[in-house]
Amino acid sequence: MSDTITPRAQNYAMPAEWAPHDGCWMIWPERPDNWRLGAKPAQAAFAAVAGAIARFEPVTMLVSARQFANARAMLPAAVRVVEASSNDAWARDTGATFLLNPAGDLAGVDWMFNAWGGLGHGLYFPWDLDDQIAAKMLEIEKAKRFRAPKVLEGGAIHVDGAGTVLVTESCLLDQNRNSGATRAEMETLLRDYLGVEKIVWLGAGVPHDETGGHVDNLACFVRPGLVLLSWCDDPSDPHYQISRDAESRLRAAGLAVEHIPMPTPMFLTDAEAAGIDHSPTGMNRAAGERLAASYVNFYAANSAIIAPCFDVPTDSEAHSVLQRLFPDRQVVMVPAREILLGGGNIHCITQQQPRKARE
Ligand code: KQY
Repeated sequence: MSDTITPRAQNYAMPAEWAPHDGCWMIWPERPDNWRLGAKPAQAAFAAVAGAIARFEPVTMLVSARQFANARAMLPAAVRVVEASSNDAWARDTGATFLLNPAGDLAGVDWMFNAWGGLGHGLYFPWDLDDQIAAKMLEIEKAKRFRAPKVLEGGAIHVDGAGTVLVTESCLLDQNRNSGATRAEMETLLRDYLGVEKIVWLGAGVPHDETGGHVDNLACFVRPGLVLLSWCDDPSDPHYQISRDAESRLRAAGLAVEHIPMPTPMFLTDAEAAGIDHSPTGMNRAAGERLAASYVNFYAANSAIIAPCFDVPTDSEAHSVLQRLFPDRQVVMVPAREILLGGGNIHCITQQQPRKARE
């Protein structure tokens, strides 16, 4: 039986990302054991993403006290800069998952966060400041907060706004996130906190995804009934089997599937690896590691798709696929290798706030 304090019990649900937004949240990157060269190249990339989104909707950047003046100087004037402490810069995962009820009231889920796997295989320690980000966003917005009883990240879910959610087994059944959690318990969590009815389980995420396989790097809804899947035609690549397995599960769930090519394989260079600080409590990245790149990791802003590009041959086909599937939106590609080097992409560093009813 569902708890009366859950979003579902109070008629809240997560809208699709393509529904109208009041704005977008981001977090400024600064930790030098994840972002090379003291995070300067990543800051430039985040500023470019924020600037691209700000052409279509308001953007708020959460920034540490130490970086406030620098972020303010690097960001376009249209971007609102608000001080908030964090451990890293993944607004999709540490930010609130916003909800609306039928009256258009705004609320949000504050998931428990343990850096994608806690002390087992999490990416850094501590993560206490990241775990407070969602509550701070909801406080700023004066929105009702539902603290979830389990670990989950926004990158681990994609909803169609019509009752269906996509997830991967590799993340949702990860025992380092939720020890002892069963499939049935995770389904109850999704129903209660996202207001969905149907859960479509994919298997693994894209190869080398350090979150354990977030769905937001593998597949997303284009509209209810249609999913866009990162696709690989090279049988020698591990993504070949992963993308086929995902497609058969999606079709078995009654969904239509469109493909977008996986980006040309990319690897961490010697020079890039040399620019990352070593740390006993953070990511230790080695030259030659494959980067978990995907064009599916885009942000659907009001009237636009803000998508990553990498200066590789697949970029132009990816642009065409996105423009064909979202004919009413302007597809804007932003160079995103520096974001990819930190382990994610544009969808991972953004969080939409759906448009609420005006008071
Ligand atoms: O996939 C995402 N939503 C976030 C990626 C986080 C990577 C941490 N280094």
